[in-house]
Amino acid sequence: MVPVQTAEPEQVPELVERFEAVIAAEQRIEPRDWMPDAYRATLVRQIAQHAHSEIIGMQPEGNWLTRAPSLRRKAILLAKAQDEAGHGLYLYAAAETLGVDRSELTEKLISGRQKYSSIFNYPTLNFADVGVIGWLVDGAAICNQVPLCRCSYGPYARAMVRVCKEESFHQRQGYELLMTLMHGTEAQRAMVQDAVDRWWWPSLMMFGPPDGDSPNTAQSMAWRIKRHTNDELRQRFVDMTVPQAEHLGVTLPDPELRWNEERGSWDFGEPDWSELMRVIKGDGPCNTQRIEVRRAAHEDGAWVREAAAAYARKEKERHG
Ligand code: FAQ
Repeated sequence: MVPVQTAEPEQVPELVERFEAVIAAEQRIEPRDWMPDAYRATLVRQIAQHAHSEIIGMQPEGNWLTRAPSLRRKAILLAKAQDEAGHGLYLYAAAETLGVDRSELTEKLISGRQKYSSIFNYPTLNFADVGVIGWLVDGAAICNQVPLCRCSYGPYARAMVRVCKEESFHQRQGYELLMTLMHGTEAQRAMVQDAVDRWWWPSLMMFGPPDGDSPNTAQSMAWRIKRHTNDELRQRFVDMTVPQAEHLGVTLPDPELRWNEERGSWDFGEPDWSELMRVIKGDGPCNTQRIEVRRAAHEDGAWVREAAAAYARKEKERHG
């Protein structure tokens, strides 16, 4: 954890000026720099939510680890879940540079005081869901996260570079899995279509509420934490995904989807925003189960944390 850089009241105008100059020059704010409290709080909120999402995000796919249909699929899925654990850890480390503690963030998650992505509150009902999560959920995550590599806060931006490289592998393994199923039997193709039907709208919701209902976007864009609005990224995702769906041979479950020549983009229907709000508030299909599993894992792991702390203490005594 890094000590927070505080300022005397008379220093503040100068510090604000410097902070704003760094942002305007597209340079990075680093942990040692002074920053406004609200900038720090926004970053802690977003990075913690992002870290929690990676950790909770292991659960839907983890459900299929013991039932993967081949050794190859199991090895790929294990590697993917381990990457997600790694992403969570880089992100908690980035949050700690802002003066918060990972254990405090975990407490807030399991007591419902901090959020994680709505998408991980949906169940994985068949193995095609694993492919669709890679294709659509990691695809959406890439659209959202590539611009975060240019975020104004250095540790977050740098963590995103590696995360995005790994997400690209995740997306490709999902697409390859689906392509294999689509070249299989009629029943396998039906499994893929069923999974696409269930995951399409929740994937669009990952980008957050529409811009008009997004209280944080304007300030986060001004601080160059977010580089695009929720709707801009959602549109980018739809434009990227429609041709992939055609190539795969699946139908996206949106009767309003059509190419708009004038805009050079796909028009698409309105997601059910009341569903997003319900899921965010805790009333999605798997919210209770996801938090229970996370809480149990945290409690079961207490002895590991205690042992590591005891070892660190002894090492310190031994070597001064
Ligand atoms: N779910 O004003 P905005 C992944 C909340 S990682 C839940 O628009 P903001 C990898 C929002 O926090 C997926 N809550 O907020 C993977 C805010 O609440 P608050 C996670 C949501 O921050 C793949 C309120 O609604 N990615 O998938 C959601 O400007 C496969 C108002 O919203 C990130 O976290 C939602 N969908 O924009 C792992 C990326 N949407 O805090 C395993 C970083 C909004 O004011 C398997 N985060 N809310 O009480 C971001 O880019 C932004 O935080 C947004 C939301 C775009 C998510």
